[in-house]
Amino acid sequence: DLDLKSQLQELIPEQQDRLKKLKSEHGKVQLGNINVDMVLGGMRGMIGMLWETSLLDPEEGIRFRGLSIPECQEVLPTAVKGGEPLPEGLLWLLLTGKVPTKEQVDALSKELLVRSSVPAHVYKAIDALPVTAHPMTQFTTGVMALQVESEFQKAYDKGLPKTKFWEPTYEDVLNLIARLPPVASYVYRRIFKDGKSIEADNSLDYAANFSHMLGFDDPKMLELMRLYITIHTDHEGGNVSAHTGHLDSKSLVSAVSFVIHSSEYAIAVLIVVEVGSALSDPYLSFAAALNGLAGPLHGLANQEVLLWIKSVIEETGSDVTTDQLKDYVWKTLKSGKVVPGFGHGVLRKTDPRYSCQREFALKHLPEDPLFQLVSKLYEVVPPILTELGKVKNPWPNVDAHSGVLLNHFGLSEARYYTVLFGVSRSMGIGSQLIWDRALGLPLERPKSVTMEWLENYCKNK
Ligand code: CMX
Repeated sequence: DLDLKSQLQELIPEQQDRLKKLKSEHGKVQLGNINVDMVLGGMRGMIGMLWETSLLDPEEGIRFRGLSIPECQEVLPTAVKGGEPLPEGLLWLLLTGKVPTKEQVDALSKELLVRSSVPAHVYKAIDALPVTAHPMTQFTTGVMALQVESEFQKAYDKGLPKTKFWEPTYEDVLNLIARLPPVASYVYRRIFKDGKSIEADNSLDYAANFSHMLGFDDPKMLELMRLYITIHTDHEGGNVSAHTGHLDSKSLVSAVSFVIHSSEYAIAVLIVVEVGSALSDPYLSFAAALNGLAGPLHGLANQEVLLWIKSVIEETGSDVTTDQLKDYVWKTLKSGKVVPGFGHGVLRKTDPRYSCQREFALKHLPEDPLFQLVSKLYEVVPPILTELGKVKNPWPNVDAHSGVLLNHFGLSEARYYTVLFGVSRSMGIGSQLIWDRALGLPLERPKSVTMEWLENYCKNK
C-alpha cells in the first residue's frame, strides 16, 4: 500500500494494545534510582519519557527505529544508485517502524509536494521583520504564521474525541513538513539573495527541491541535502528541541499571542486559548522546538563551528599548522568559551552523524581545505578537551562537520545553518507527535523541589 496514513491506521491499534499491556503488566517495575546529582545536573541519565522513533546509545550513537545510520544508508531508497537515502524514506521509517519501498517513498514525495503550498500571509509575516533578524527568528516566525491553518486546532474546537486526535495531527505534521522548504528557502533568499525567490521544481524529491529553491543545483549538493536532512531528523527525546516539542504538544497553553507590526501593515496572529482547555497543535509545538534549537549549545553550534573555523583562518592564514591550531583551541577555552562541535550530553564516542559526513567528504571533496582543517581538528581537539579533565565526551558531534560540506557547495552563510537543522528536525518531532496523540500520552509534569527541600531530605537520610 502506498498510502502512509492507512499504514498508520493499521498500526495504531496494535501499539495502543502494546502500551496498555506494558502498563498493566509492568507498571510498577523500578527503572533506576534518582540521586541529587541528577536533579542538579539537568536530569542526565534519568529515564523519564517515552520516545518511539529513535534511541540513542552513548557508545554507538543514534538508531532510527532500530537502524543505525550506515544501516539506513544501506536499506533506505535513494534517488541515485548507491547514493544517499531519501529523507522521505526515513520519515516513513520513523512513523511506521518499517523500511519503505521506492514506490512508497515516491508516493510520499508526491504527497508532500501536493501539501506544500504556503499562504501569502506567511511571507508577509516574515517580511515584517528586519532583514537583519537572525534566520532562525525569521524561520520560526514563518512557522508561527503557518499555524493559522492548523487542522488540529479546528478539529479540537469542534469537539473531536480524544481517540481521533492523531488524525488532524497527522494532517498538520505532513503539511508542516511539506511547507518548511519553501518557507526556509524564502528566508535564505530574502536575507542573502536580494529576495529573489526560486520556484519549486515539482520533478524533484523533498531534499533536492529544497536545495534547488535555495539556489543550489549541483547533483552532489542534492545528495548532500538528502543526507543532511536524513541524519538531523531525530536524536531520541531528551535533547532540547525534541523535548521542547514533545512537552509543548502536551501542555495546556494559557495564551499565546503573536503580533508583528511594520510600517506598511500589521499582521496579528492571535492564538488565545483558555487555560486548561487546549493541547498545543504541531505548529505551536514545533515553533517552541525551533526556539530551543536556536541555542548555541544545541543546534546553533553548526553556525558557531563554521564561524570559529573561519576565525582560525583569519588569524593564522589558510596553512594552519597543528601547533597554531592547538594554540587557538586553548585560546578559545581560556577566554571562557566552548569549542563548538565537540562534546555531547549523552554520546561518549564520535557521533556517527559526524562520521557519515566525513565519509561524504572523503568521497566528494577530499581536497577541500576546510575539510582538511576539520580533519586536523579531529586530531587536535579531543586530547585538549581530555586534558581539561571535566569534559565527559571529547569527541566531535554532528555540528562539527556539516558547515564545511555546505560551504564547499557555496552555501557559505553560516548564520543560516541552524534553519537547515530545523527543517530536518520537523520529521522526527512530527513523527513522535503523531504517536503521542495516537497513544494518548499524558501531560508531562515532573516534580520539582527547592534546595531547602533537598537539604532537609538529605539530613534525614
Ligand atoms: N568545549 C569546552 N568545554 C566543554 C565542551 C567543549 N566542547 N564540552 C563540554 N565542556 C565542559 C562543559 O562546559 C562543562 O563545564 P563546566 O563544568 O565548567 O560547566 C564540563 O565540560 C562538563 O560538561 P559535559 O558533562 O561533558 O557536557 P554537558 O552535557 O554539560 O554539555 C554540550 C554538552 C554539548 C552542551 C557541551 O559538550 C558543549 O558545550 N559543546 C560545544 C557546543 C556544541 O557543539 N553543541 C552541539 C551539541 C550537538 C547538538 O545538540 O546539536
